Amino acid sequence: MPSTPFAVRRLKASSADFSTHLDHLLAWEGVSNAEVQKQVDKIIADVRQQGDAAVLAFTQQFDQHPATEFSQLEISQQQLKAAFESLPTKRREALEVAAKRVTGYHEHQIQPSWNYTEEDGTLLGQQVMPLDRVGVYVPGGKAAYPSSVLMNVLPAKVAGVKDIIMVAPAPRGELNPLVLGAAYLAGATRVFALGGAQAVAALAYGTESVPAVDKIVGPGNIYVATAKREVFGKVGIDMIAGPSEILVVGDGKTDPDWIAMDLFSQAEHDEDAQSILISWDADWLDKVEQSINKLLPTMEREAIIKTSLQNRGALIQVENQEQAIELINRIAPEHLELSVEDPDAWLPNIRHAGAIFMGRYTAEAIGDYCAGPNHVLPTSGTARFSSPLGVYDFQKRSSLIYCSPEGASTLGKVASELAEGESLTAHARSARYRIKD
Ligand code: HSO
Ligand code: ZN
Repeated sequence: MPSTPFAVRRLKASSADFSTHLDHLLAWEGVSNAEVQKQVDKIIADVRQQGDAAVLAFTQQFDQHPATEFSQLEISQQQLKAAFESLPTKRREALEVAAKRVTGYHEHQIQPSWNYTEEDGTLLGQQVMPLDRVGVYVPGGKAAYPSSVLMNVLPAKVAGVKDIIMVAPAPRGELNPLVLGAAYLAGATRVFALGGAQAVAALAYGTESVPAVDKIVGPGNIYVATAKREVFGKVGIDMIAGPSEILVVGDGKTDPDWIAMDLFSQAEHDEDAQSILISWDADWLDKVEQSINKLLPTMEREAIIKTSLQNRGALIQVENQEQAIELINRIAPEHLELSVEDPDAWLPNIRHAGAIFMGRYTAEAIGDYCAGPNHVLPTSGTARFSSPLGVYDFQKRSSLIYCSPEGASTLGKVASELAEGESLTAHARSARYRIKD
């Protein structure tokens, strides 16, 4: 019996209720759950108090890990190497090409230290240094992505971080060899088979075996995200990642099958992922919808894709390009695909997007794996204020101030005047001592 065609939500930007509809569609419940919060607080407190013993107990309990001693949770460099060497040649080579490209791209992001000298010899500048030690969280289960290992570890490496501690949960003691191989290739310093809030707590506070890090990066489930929020301040964190998103804008001239598959590519990540298509060509939107129906049954992850499209997907018909641009900036998507003739011309008007994929041939999937730019991107509209993960996330800056004797005099007068205005006498005198008369 032929099933009824699957209809993706169709919206018209000109309709009266469009704005409300869109707000609804974009709303994403962030991480805030009192019950999870309570459990996470307890886990963190236990790890802080009991160190390795608590982490091991939680790992046995939550991951059914067979380890009986903490040392069994560390994966040695020999094991990582063996995992890398055991990969099928083509896979290994693809991983190598990806790693090389990601490294090359990120090398362009290195920010040098800088300074300038004023006429009286006063020097001002900024010294850029890598963080000492970072933790990379790699999720297990549905989202165990070797590509994410490269995307998190390599920018840290390029930044010059000496110690990169990777954690990845190993349900029943099993770890994905491609994840381990990627860790080896990217150069993770130490790898532990740990996950959940206990892994985040161990990285943030340190235990007898897990060294405390300065920053924790990488996506994870609600427990991991809640724990990252909780330890923020003790350590730095990258971001709280939401489900994957893609916004495709099409001028109606790209093969509808390509577009349908691009929408699927993010929908297949997660039931909560979001795939949206915008066009001013209504007939072409119909064609993409037909392609979706034709291709959906051929997909291994048909059920996830369908649910995701049903929950949060949409085909949006706009009047013109201007309206499309307005929508892009309102949505501030993680991934924006400009499937149009002249994507360059659009760029100056695009203010908010994590990554912009330009032109018909640029499938978002290429960016996920091997184009070079990072695939860790701001989600849920956070592209309004944040950027892709990069070398800059693993570097920090110190201001440099050198006063020449002349500079100390000139600036000392200004400082002491202002200090007196604040009634801070020690400040004023400290500055004044150095004034030459
Ligand atoms: N699209 C994901 C990254 C990824 N895709 C990993 C495939 N593997 C980030 O939104
Ligand atoms: Zn992806």
